[in-house]
Amino acid sequence: MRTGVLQRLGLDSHPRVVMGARENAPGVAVSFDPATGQPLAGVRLDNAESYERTLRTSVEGFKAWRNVPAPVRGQVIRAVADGIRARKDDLGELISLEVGKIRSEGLGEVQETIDIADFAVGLSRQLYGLTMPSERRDHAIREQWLPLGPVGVITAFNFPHAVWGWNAMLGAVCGDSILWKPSLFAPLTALATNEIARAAAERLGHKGVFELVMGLDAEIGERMVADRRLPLISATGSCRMGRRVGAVVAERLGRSLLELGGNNAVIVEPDADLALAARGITFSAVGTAGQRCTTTRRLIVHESIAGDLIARLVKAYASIKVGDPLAEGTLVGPLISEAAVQGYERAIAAARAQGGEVLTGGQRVNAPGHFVAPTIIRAPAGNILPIARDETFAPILYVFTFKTLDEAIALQNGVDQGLSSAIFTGSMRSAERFLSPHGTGSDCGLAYVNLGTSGAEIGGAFGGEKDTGGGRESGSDSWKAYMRRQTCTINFGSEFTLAQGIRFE
Ligand code: UN1
Repeated sequence: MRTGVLQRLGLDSHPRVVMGARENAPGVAVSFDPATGQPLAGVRLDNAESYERTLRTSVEGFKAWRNVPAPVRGQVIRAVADGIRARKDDLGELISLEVGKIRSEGLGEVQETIDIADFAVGLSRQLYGLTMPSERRDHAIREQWLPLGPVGVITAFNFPHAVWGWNAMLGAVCGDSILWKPSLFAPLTALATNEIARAAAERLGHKGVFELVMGLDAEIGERMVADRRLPLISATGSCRMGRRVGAVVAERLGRSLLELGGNNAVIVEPDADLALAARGITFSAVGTAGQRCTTTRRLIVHESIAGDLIARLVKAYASIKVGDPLAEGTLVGPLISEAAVQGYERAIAAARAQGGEVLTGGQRVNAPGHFVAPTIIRAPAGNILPIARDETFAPILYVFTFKTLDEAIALQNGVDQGLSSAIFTGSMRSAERFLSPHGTGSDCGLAYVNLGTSGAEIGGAFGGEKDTGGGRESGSDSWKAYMRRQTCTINFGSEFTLAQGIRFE
């Protein structure tokens, strides 16, 4: 049976799960299968009182956890990763069931958490600070990185597991406890995931490291964001949500780590390998049904090859199977909700009204569930298509043409968001111009050469500029966001000397 995975993951006997719930009732939110529109199960939501209880558990958890030496914390992360590895197939399937990703992408998402957990285990022996020479004799200076506190992690429906993984694995190895508020589109994935992490940590004697609260943004979200006991709020979601989170956290002088919307473009130069470009663009534009923050939403193609590339894309799109995400051969599953389908339809209507030409797709799929046809829309001559400035979470690709690379880069950068970007080219000069160290190329946090805009590995820092929010998660030195830095100056002599040559006799 389709929902057998709920039993296999023990969700049917979880105290928070209401099996058989068919619609939202006070205190219960129902998770639906977007491929059928059918309810999967309900989950009990938190109220003010249970939020307070859980937060206290996180605060107490932090006080104990920070005293655990970092390499020992790393061993706990390893146990969490082992638990996730053992349930990879089931977790991947649950993600597909709950948010409609195809099986391979559901599994890929679980792998992303396993990868960042492995990274965090290594990091547990590498939370390096710097030492610097003091200008004073018999003095030493060093910087050390210290645990920050309980971290509030707010995640979106589209990566209901891996984005928690990025935050939770890094935060935990840094000595923080994690309080997770998942999207109510994917509460079952969150429960199953958090249970694995919590059980692994508790088995090793650590309570309160991985906690979960569930509720509406207006209730539980607002409460978390305003809560001074959470020194860091890491939030993934829309620019609108991020503006609110950023403002409330700033008001209390807390820290926020924001990973918000993208409006990612691929530039294709005349000398590009068009077969490679067509594959890369297709995956990035239609993968996850266009519901990644890194999805390619705009194609900026040199006018001399536009016809050729568009023909290849239209042909590729014609072969894409849209349907049950768990069925063999499906490449595009459903959108998350009926509201998302309406957003898709509204964007297409707006594009048409603005002179855009629909080259393929353009309508919903007439079947139960929230399926839509992957769509390509060509902007009118002059490249003015205002709707393309918005991030519509659906598989819609807008096509623009250009004559010079400078013009293409200006078009690419000419939107409010700044997450991901890409160029397909055979020319070293064009590639390096796009990545220019003067900052005159792509203005995004992620830049790819001969790859599409989505599908980052965990090893690099992930995030974007401008309205994308400026946060960096995942690899490289993103861990520093989850710690506080202390600069320590030590006088190991017996003279009192002052910096800057100040005399105070
Ligand atoms: C997101 O859509 O919020 O680079 C994250 C990617 C994935 C992460 C996407 N590794 O597409």
